[in-house]
Amino acid sequence: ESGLAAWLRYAPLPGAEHRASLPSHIVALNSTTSSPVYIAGQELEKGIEGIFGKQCKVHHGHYGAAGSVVVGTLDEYTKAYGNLTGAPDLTEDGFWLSTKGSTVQILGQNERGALYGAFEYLSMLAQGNLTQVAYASNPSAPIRWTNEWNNLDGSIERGFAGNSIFFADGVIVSNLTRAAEYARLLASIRINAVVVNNVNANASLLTPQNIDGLGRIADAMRPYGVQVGISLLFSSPSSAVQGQTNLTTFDPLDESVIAWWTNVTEQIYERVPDMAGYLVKANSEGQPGPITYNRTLSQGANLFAKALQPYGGIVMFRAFVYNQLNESDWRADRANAAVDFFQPLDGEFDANVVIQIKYGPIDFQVREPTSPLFADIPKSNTAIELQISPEYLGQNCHFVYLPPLWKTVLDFDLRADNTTSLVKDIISGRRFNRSLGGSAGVVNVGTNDTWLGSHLAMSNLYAYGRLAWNPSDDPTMMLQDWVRLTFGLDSSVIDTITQMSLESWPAYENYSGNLGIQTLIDILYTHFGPNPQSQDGNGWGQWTRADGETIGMDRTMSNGTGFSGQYPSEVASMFENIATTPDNLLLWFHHVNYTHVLKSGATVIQDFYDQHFAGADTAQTFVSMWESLQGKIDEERWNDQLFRQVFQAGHSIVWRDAITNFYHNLSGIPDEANRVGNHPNRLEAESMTLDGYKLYAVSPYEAASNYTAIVTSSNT
Ligand code: BDP
Repeated sequence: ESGLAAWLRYAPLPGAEHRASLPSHIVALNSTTSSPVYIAGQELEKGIEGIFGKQCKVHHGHYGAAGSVVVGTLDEYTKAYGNLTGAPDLTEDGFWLSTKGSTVQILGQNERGALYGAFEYLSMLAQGNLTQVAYASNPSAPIRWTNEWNNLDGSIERGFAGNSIFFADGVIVSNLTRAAEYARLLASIRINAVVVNNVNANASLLTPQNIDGLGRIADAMRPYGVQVGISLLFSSPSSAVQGQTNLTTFDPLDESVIAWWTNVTEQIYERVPDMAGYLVKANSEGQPGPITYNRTLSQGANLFAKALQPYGGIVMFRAFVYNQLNESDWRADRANAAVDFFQPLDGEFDANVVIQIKYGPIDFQVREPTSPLFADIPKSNTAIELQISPEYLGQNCHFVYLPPLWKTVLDFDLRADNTTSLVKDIISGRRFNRSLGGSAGVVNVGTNDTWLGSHLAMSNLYAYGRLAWNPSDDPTMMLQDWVRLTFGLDSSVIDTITQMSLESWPAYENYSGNLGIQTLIDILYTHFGPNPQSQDGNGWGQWTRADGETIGMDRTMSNGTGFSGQYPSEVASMFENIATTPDNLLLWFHHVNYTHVLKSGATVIQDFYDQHFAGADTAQTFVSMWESLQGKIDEERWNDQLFRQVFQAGHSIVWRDAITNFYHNLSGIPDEANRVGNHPNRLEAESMTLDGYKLYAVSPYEAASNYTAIVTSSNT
């Protein structure tokens, strides 16, 4: 298997004896082929045939309900069969699923909900679950989007699975089969919109030809209930977009600019009547924005909000706004930027603006405290931004199951007004009575058959959708559903992948930067591989402030950058004090001696050494765990993943040694267990007789044992 079918394989189930209890007919209460209910009928037909080998014919319109599975909206069902006893309470996109009695009822609040219910039922069947159930399921929040950082030339920023499924050579590709297949996957996890292009946007997305192309993408995804949204370049009006008027300004308060965006928005809605909305990255990392004209970020956001409002569109305005910083300023801290920019503007954003906030205050690091901004703008709609494409977490060459990380944020209690304020209840709108909110996941699927570059990584996409629907879902339960759907019901496969998954984030954290120091990665561009040196001495502000004696960013109010003061008071005082700061965030909030003793009893430096060794040790065990599954899953996917686990095992050692050597050199403090720099059984490649290879001094030097690698002689 190539992986293309992901978790929607409908693989045959052993024990077809269950067949008798299956319905004999499918009734889909819509005969329009592009409707989600029609698609639901087709999926049910395909699924029941694939899983049980049973052919069920799909009927449209009124048909006897007894012995059938009926899928449609609650309204259509009532029209066809009369009132449902105990009618469920459904909110937008919600569904009712009942397998009790002689009819399987799959009824959506709308067509999209009906399709979600069909996938839910098929997921039960595919896992061999034929129990009698009857329940309603409603989403926690209306915004359940993905962001795809696709460039118009077909490349993908921070994508690890090939080229774009949407774009090539500046235009939308003609064959959108993969886009439709992606929409199918997304519908099955209840994602309702996809922003198709990079947040670092290109104005030429707005040419008439590309607007038509967006229409084609929307047409391909609409049958699955997935809407299309786009990222905008703020300066588009003055960017000479072919087919649009060229202005000399992009000032958001200028009448001609307002008219420009109103006109472009109208053109888009003419072609894409259900366009989801705009995503905007402004005044960040070199992008233009309202501040360029001394306007506020809210004035910038509201420019788009007003253009979208007549059509019901939404502006996702990113809180990821920061300036380059000068490290010589002891109080400079990029972590402060989002609250500094947005808190003063709370209450100024239009009703259809949602502030899209990365989970932590910096940037998708292996461990970050929850962004305080969630608590600091109660008069604004908010959504959490998660990264499924693990840019800083091994880029799918390492395996990291992310939901446990995400849960540290979703379940975090920010104690706004000294009251329970879980992030998941803030983004759902419940905590501050907001009407909009939800989740945005940066996915970056590509044309590779694995979608993300690795089979195991798909559990992250699956779980992302589940959490966007229900942030209280349990990471282990979601994972095991995914394993059964993806690899089958063998209990050793389920147990092994569960163990690997649950150990994967702690392992990666341990060998890539523990104690809250953040991922000690090459920060300057690749965001891959160890480079602790690159963390300091640059304008990016992800600093460790390590020297020969001490390490960590002091972010306290009393002595540091003041970041801890951005939290509501109970949380602020927890992080303000070393005694109440958890060890895993110690170096995020405090600057301490390497000899500082942790709550665990170890010193900071010894814990650094110990955990980096422990993390790499765990990564070695993933290889044998995966090997134990040979023959229990198909050869193609087994081999592909084995290759990745072997790579990870080796690279985790590179990480371990790079970081422990670096801090050993810097601090001069020996490892109590005498492991750092001491590898008696290691054979260095450069000490072998080289034939066709030559020595190469690695930069950053920490990234190779003994600072030296070998490369083929022809390699310059
Ligand atoms: C950083 C990525 C960069 C993105 C940026 C963003 O390295 O490619 O453009 O985030 O989220 O982490 O805008």
